[in-house]
Amino acid sequence: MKTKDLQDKNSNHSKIKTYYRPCTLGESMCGLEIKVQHGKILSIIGDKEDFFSQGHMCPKAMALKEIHEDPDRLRHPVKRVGNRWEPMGWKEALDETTERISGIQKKYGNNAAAVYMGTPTAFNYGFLLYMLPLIKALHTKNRFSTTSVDQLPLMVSAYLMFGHQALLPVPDLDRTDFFFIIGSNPLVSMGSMMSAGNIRKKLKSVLHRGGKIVVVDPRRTRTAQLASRHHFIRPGTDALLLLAMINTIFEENRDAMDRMKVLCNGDNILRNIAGRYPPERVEGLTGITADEIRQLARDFSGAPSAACYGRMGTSGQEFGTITSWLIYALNIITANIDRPGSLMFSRPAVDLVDFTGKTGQGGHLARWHSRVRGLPEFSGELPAVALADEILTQGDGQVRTLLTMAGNPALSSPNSARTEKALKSLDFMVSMDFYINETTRHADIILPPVSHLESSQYHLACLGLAVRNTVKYGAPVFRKKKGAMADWEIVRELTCRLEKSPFKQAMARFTSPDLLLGLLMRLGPYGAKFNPLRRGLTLGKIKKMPHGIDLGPLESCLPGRLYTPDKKIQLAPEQMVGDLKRLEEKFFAAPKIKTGIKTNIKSEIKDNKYDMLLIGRRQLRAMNWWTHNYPVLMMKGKTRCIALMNPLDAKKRNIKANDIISVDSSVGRLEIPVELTENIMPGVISIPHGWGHSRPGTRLSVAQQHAGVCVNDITDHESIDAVCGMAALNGVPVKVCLSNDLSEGIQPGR
Ligand SMILES: Nc1nc2c(c(=O)[nH]1)N[C@H]1C(S)=C(S)[C@@H](COP(=O)(O)OP(=O)(O)OC[C@H]3O[C@@H](n4cnc5c(=O)[nH]c(N)nc54)[C@H](O)[C@@H]3O)O[C@H]1N2
Ligand SMILES: Nc1nc2c(c(=O)[nH]1)N[C@H]1C(S)=C(S)[C@@H](COP(=O)(O)OP(=O)(O)OC[C@H]3O[C@@H](n4cnc5c(=O)[nH]c(N)nc54)[C@H](O)[C@@H]3O)O[C@H]1N2
Ligand SMILES: [Mo]
Repeated sequence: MKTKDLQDKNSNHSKIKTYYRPCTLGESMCGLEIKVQHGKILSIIGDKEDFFSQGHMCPKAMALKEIHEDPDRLRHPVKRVGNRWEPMGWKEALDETTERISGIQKKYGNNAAAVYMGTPTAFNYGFLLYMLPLIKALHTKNRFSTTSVDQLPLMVSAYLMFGHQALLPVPDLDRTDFFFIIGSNPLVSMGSMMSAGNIRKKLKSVLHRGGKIVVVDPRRTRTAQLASRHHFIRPGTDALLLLAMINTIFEENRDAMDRMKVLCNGDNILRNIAGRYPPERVEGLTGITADEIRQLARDFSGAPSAACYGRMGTSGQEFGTITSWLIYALNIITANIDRPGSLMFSRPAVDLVDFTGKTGQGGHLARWHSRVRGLPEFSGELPAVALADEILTQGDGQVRTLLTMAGNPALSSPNSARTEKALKSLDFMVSMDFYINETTRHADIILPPVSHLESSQYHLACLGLAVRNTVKYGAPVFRKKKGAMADWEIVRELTCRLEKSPFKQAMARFTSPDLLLGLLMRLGPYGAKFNPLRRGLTLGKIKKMPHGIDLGPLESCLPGRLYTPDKKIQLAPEQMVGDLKRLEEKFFAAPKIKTGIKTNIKSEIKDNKYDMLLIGRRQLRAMNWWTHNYPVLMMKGKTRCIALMNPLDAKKRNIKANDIISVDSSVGRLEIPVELTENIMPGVISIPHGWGHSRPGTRLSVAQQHAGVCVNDITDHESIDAVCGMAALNGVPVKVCLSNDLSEGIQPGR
């Protein structure tokens, strides 16, 4: 529908206005239809005319109304005075923030200031376009974000293999014959590092057209239940499975390297490596038999087209980076890259890969290391697991002031108690956030942006991961109140106050997100450039098409878009090959001992009381930790903060359904009710994240009533993927028992 038709429609129902815009609560970019009357939201439903999501939306989107109306949401800056929060004017808040940060940097050096960016920054184009100048103005090496508790292994793999951290292939879902999902539950997460709109429909149509979906996951998830086949896998052993599949493919000459050779290098190294992993060597460790592994390899390589895809289960573990590498490698050696039905690259209207690639910003690894633990930087950021150390450890370069932006590291980073201890000890902390939550309660000043519906929306990051090329823009539903500020305006104000260069100040001051977006779009692959005779996409045209524009199926683009020096895919980057030693040590070096599960993991040997492995899961009615304050999402259904355990494990421990169990790890203990189900592999326990809202001093009245426990109270900040410092959130060794049956001698908290 064009804007004029929309206006007509709006005037027919003089008081009811209809707005169309993409959802801001996740990566799937579902088109929403929002009806408003007298300044109140009447309804939010999926936009049926949106070609990308076809009327689908997930339950999270319903919360947009309550986010907007939430009385707990901050509408103006506040300052902590003792135990109270006092309102502040914007000028005063921004001036004080920058004076305190500058003062600390002057006294202790630039690295005394740190920044932390949470995940919602990725769905906020104003943020993305204005963030870099602010970070540069801070001149600090202490930059952190949720990247290193999320997709970092994929970005490191893309950088090392394709030459650019953001050249991330996505499954061509509309055309694939074989969708192989390892460690992801897209029917609940709606797809991640892959924007697909209506994912259920897309998965079902793979099956309807005779294709196959195979899921490998320690839990039989909703996605696994829909799939053609599911295999349980022991957490953290995916790299072994993939090596054995690659072994089979090479052994049985099922690879397509004859065709792929022109595009790749390093295939001989990969072949030699895989030679060491026959399926028989890994079956006992993965829990998938050698026959099944061979069959998987044959099915994958034999399908007319196939796409192997992994997400938090494969990224968020101790071997996340090599697993992500091997996932790409499996696709590449079978010619399942860059052709219809395989892993392909999206071509968005604003192509950040092109812009940054051409200016040499495709990525960097390990140019410097964190002060305390020596963890590597990636593209200017240090791993989130290093933040608490940098704050708590005295010495030159200690972090004393922190700016958090749209993040809740107190709960979302491993070892919450330690993170909170660190936040509490800062000289000055400021948060850009509209809630007083577990993180921002430690801030001295909170700078709240407007609500999501008061900002325009363009999915700058997610459009580059779409499974079909598309573009859309959403205008604000509500005009922001006088004096209120959007995130990008807050960032701009901070930049102008911290930046010494008058030119850079002016650049920040006299631009706007839409001006920059319009410019980038004109210069982008579909852009009109600056030639008035050339027809092409402009932001103006896109704004007139609120249901989005279809830019067609994904298209082949290699080797043209590779940013590696030799314009070839690197099949065996040295950093990956080098890390196989760690894999060998973990799984094959130590003597076997008898534990509850087939394993010879060293950490468990050290202390064999940890005889189960903890994994995480996402839930349909929440977005990480922050959407727990909305009755529409929280009031329905049964208790959701519940552990899942196999009846076999429960029986051994005398645990019955709905009992309260105690789960202990090397860093802490939590207590949680348990559900017994055969949908989880024996030896594995699943605890959802997003919970733990009982900390005092927050202003989250609904979340507090449904507090639950935070899984990161028992994940370990020292347990990481050594290649890049990604947190190992899955596969955490734990001990489980009835809560009133606590064994002596375990001291929680480290
Ligand atoms: N409703 C909802 N949607 C969301 C979110 C949310 O909180 N709620 N969060 C969003 C965000 S930020 C992200 S990053 C995405 C994540 O999207 P997904 O990765 O699809 O979501 P998860 O539920 O974490 O799925 C991870 C799966 O990996 C499995 N797993 C755990 N350990 C292992 C392992 O060692 N090997 C294998 N093979 N599997 C393992 C788990 O059982 C789980 O099923 O979801 C996004 N979408
Ligand atoms: N154990 C375990 N831990 C995990 C994970 C796991 O699977 N298991 N998953 C990891 C992953 S994938 C992720 S993405 C992280 C998430 O980690 P975080 O991003 O730190 O957690 P969120 O709960 O999403 O916090 C988002 C914050 O942003 C604020 N916010 C929301 N919208 C806006 C906005 O528009 N502007 C501003 N300024 N603020 C806003 C919210 O109020 C909230 O405080 O958690 C990670 N942690
Ligand atoms: Mo995430």
